[in-house]
Amino acid sequence: MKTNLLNFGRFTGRLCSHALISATLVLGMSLTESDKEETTRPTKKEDRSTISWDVNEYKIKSQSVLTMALTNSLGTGKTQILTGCYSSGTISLYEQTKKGLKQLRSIGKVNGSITDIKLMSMGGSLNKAVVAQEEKGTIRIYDLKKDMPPMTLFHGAHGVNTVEIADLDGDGLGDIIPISYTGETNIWFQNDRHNGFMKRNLPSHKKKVSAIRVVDFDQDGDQDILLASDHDKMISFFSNDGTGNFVELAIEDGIEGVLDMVVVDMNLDGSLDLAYVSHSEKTVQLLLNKESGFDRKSVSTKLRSLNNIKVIDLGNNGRPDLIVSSFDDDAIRLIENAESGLREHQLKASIISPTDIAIKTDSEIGKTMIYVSSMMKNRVYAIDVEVTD
Ligand SMILES: [Ca+2]
Ligand SMILES: [Ca+2]
Ligand SMILES: [Ca+2]
Repeated sequence: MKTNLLNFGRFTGRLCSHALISATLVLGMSLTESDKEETTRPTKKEDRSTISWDVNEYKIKSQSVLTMALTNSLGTGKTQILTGCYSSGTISLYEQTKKGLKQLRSIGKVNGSITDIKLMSMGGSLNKAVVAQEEKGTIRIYDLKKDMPPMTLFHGAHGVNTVEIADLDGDGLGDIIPISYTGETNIWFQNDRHNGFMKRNLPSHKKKVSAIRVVDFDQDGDQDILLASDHDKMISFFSNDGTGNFVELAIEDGIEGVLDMVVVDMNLDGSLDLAYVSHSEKTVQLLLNKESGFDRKSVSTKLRSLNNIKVIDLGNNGRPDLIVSSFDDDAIRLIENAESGLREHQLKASIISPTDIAIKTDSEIGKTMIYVSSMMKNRVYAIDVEVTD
């Protein structure tokens, strides 16, 4: 049993989806390999690209950062990092400088625990931070440029563990879609164009929702919702009719503890695929979207459990790769989507208790930076990745 998990429990006594992470304590470490499992493997020498990492560990003032977002909305030409702290409820804005991360300002403080931060544009640039709070299902919208009281939205009596921002009704304005693990996930907030939001219903009331992704999954021009529910043990696809009304379809069952999902065309056949990770599995599950349904692939990572998955394009070659993190193993891994198959790359440095991953790609100079927040230390890791063929 790892000490950091015990400490983590202090922060996460009631923390929605993240409480799921601690459940891995009781799981065995071995994995029964299924027939379908594709183990990442070394391949022919000529196909092997070299990936090198340069890890910078930046000390920050904020403790127990559970969530972060990247922005450059302040127009300084530098990357800014917005952090949300679980234990203190503080939201801070840092800027990357040559010396490290410099705190620009404190954006606000909620009376409770922050579970998620997303950026939203209202009237131009990505100038608002949408902050989810565990207690009382509160969502607050802060202005990043002006020091003013936040706008507050109430989801309901229960905690919000994640918010997504997407235009669900096709009016060009960002709407807010919260999920709740402790309560029901049954509404979204429609942006009314006048700095207000109206509650709209989802067609079904999901319980124990641990992950969400909003994306045009069926590629018909409107934003659809994917939800993973521990109660139903199912990932559901809510197909949008274009106006913010939805029809629900189950696309994956038998799931539990899904903590993150991404939608990306992994096999480059034009249809969007789904990849997800869960606290109870050390495998990345890939659902390849076919006309007749989904082809499933499991990719072993040699980690005990996984809590984050993000898309990254290593070497900017147009083939999407994946990056995953493991809170239990103090680790991140890259899963390279090479032409010969999926290949795992291990970063030797420890990333202590990774909680969130944000990626910045500068395609002009072919440079990718990975930022990883940490729960246990007042740290943000900045990882410079270089790929050579
Ligand atoms: Ca809208
Ligand atoms: Ca759609
Ligand atoms: Ca595909």
